[in-house]
Amino acid sequence: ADDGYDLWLRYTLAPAPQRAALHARATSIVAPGRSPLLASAVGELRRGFAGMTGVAPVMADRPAAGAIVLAVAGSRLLDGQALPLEGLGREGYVIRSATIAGVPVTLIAANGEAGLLYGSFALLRRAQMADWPARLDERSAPKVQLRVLNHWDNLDRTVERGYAGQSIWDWWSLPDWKGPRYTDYARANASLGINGAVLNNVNARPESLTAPFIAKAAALADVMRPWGIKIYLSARFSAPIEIGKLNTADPLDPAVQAWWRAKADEIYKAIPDFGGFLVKANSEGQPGPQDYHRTHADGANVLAQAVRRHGGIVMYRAFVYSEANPDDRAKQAYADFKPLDGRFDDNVIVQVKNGAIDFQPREPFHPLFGAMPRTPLMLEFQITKEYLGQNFSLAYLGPLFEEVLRADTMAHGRGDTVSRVVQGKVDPYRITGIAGVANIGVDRDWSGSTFNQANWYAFGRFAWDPDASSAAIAREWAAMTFTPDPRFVTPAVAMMQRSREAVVDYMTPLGLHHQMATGYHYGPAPWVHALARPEWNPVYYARADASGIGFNRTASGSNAVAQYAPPVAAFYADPKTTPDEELLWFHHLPWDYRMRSGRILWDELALRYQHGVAEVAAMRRQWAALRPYVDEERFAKTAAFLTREQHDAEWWRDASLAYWSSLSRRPLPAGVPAPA
Ligand code: GCW
Repeated sequence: ADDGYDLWLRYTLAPAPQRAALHARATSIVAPGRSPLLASAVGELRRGFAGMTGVAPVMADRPAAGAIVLAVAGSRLLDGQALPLEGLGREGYVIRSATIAGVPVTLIAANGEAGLLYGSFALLRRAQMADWPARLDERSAPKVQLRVLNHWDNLDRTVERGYAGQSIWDWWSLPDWKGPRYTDYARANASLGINGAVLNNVNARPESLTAPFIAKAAALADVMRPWGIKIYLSARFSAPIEIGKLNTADPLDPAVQAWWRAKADEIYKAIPDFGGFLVKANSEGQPGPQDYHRTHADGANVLAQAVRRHGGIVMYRAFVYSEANPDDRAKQAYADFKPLDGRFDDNVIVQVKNGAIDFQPREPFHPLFGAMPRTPLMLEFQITKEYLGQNFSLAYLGPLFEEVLRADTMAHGRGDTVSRVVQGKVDPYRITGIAGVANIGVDRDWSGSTFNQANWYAFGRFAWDPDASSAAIAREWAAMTFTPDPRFVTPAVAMMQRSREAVVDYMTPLGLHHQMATGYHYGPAPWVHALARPEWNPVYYARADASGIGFNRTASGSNAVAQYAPPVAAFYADPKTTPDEELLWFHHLPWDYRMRSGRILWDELALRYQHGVAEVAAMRRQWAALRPYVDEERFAKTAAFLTREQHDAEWWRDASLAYWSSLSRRPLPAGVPAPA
């Protein structure tokens, strides 16, 4: 079907000339053993090649010409093959054209069966992309241990910030009914190397830790396990009171500690390979250790001690802000967590959003990266586009992920990028991880639009390799999801690569942020100023008035810049060295401030909005030209969404400029139409 259900695993029949050649390289599969992981790998290879060639490879005991041979280190099949398996861990793989027992085969080798699963998907990716060289020689291993989706899925099947329909977890029919969609979800994740899923919202209900829900989670764990995916649960800090009948959740209270230990034991009985807990505490009204005058480290450690003898971990979120920190919300996470460096148990990893505010179209990297040498930090991205037009904008987030990962924290010196921090290469971390807030729901296309699927895809690929390139990932996705024909792929990737910058420009150019409508965060609202908490109001972030615009985060303002390593702080402290893209994040500047372009700030700002609108128009033209290569259903949906995006882009430009001009009292520069 062309409804998008198959994601990037479509396995469509290859054109006749390539089909025979492809079949000749996938005549049979040799895979010693019958474990669940191996069965997944073999099943996927058969399904994939059956789809692409029209003939399913047969299962064989010994290699024949054109066989695909799966073997773990030490297997007799590898006799005589010198394979570079050291350093690949349990999940890495080697794929090679080889000669075994005198016949040409394709060898997939690994230290563990998870590696064989990932290697199988890698081979299928090459086949789908029509990128299978005569002498194949690929070696790959994940650079990050925990590659985890965070579902913000509620027990009533609503999804917080979800734009793809209801939750895919049908709690009501679980654990009795495990629908096929769960397996397809697991396949899609495994194809990217995603190895963990937090099932429920970080704004957690206590019921998610009761026996009935543990049984439901266990049923899902059974589906995920053969695909190398572990299950985690979000834990509500006050659960010992709400479902445990204690009168406190104080992490230092022995009864509370005993309650969490018993709860962990109960979960591990049902899910022996349970991954652990994700915790949002003392943030946006959630309970937490500070309610008892304890620290976040105390809060994390009580849960960590409960899961540690089972091998579990705690992912403890640093997304905290409260009215207690009135001068600048951007400073609070660092202020709360930096002093706790080294005080977390060794099975805790602190999960930090990519920026210090909240998943904006663009944010400078979070100042905690590089600042916690004795505490492993896990990077949290948002795959669902809460602040980027939700499902209507085409915005491909690969460039956003890449920009954050490549940002240089300069923690100990040049080159200490966020990517290297997260990999544990800047400071040695005992656990490493990347999390992505999922954009998945029950919509037929899973993600609310065809192009939103690319963000799930890109998240997984970056989690595997944080040094990957967004353009290369877009090429893979476009080739697999539509066609490898370069006449499609090249312009489609060009369109994807400009799509996020277009959103930045038409929503929040030059470092502006949090200008979205209250609550649902869709559409412009820079004028909103009267909400209960100051840091919920867009005016708090733009600080615009007759004299100028922007948030002064230098020493004469909130001094948030001081949270960065000194060279970065110095760079951001001066508007002359701050990139235009981040200018108003750090500086309050007069409307007639002279920009690098030679224009005054007001003119530059107006032209950026206009540029964003023009970019969407250009994307529409690019998409229209791709019609010959795309099925009618997906073509039409994307075209309709781009039309909607253009409308929204104009709305953002017109509404924002109407409001800013009421303060700047300046005319719009040539080329920017007056608001209708
Ligand atoms: O981005 C904000 C969202 C909330 C979310 C919160 C968080 C789950 O608006 O909906 O709550 O962040 O990350 O905890």
